[in-house]
Amino acid sequence: MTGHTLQYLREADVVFGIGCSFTRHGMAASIPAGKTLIHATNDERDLNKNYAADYPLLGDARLVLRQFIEAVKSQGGRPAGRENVRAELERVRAAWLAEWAAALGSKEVPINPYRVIAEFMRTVNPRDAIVTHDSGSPRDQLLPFYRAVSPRSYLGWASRMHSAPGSAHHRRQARRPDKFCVNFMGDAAFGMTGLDFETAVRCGTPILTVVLNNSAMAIEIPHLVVSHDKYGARDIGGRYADLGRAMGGWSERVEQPEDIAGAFARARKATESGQAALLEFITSQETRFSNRGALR
Ligand SMILES: Cc1ncc(C[n+]2csc(CCOP(=O)(O)OP(=O)(O)O)c2C)c(N)n1
Repeated sequence: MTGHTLQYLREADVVFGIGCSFTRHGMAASIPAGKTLIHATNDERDLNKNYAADYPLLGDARLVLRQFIEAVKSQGGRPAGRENVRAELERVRAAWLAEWAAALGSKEVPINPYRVIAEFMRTVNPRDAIVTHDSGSPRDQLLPFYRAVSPRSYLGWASRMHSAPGSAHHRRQARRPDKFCVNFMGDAAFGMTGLDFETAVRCGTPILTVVLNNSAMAIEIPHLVVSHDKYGARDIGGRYADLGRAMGGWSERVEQPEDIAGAFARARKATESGQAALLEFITSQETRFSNRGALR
């Protein structure tokens, strides 16, 4: 999670969840004890499921929020001190981003995956994009840093490897043909469902698949220890851009950090001309994550 999420979850008196499930899960941030919890959801099964809500609200998020706004207005409008909250949030966010500046701007070869994410955000306006990801390190690297600014433009937190190309495909085809639909995945994730890329080619669905190829299952480094020592269980390999081309799509393999932005621009052009595109970035086995598991 982001630095400001961690700080505010720790310090807040009140936590207001809107349209969320408040599921207690090993991969999700836990809500620390002692908070006043307001839980608004349209699914009654989630109310009081894992956390006892002080104020459970069953309703559509838009309607609930409208009523909240009316209630605040009827009590005299904006609460005092709101500007201070915004400034404080910006300050905490900037301090957190400063801790990650070296990774996000890294000139390392093999490319640091955080640099790929930073360049993507620099080149693509999030209003034009729908972004999704597979499980594995790309999920945990993208999740804290990608800033979605419009509804349904980020399909996050898949915990199964196999979802990303299919999700991007469906988004592009069925829902938002005007959007740049992009899925991020690792090389092992590609090993599971990479051939879905051929579905996109065959159906004429111009998505972009981004493969962060670190020749390993890096997220398994702490887990697959014995099997890796004995049998090299975490190692994998392949030339995924070549595979993308063999399946009939547009593709490029990128090895230098200074080529990332140009590659994203060319891939986007390819999708705009109707081609499914695949970008393979040769990346390092980065194992640092932002506040992962900080509130288990
Ligand atoms: C269907 C399925 N099988 C296994 C897992 C467990 N798992 C999560 S991530 C991962 C490896 C991911 O490796 P890769 O895609 O190369 O990404 P990396 O962490 O190396 O960047 C595995 C085996 C899972 N989440 N889903």
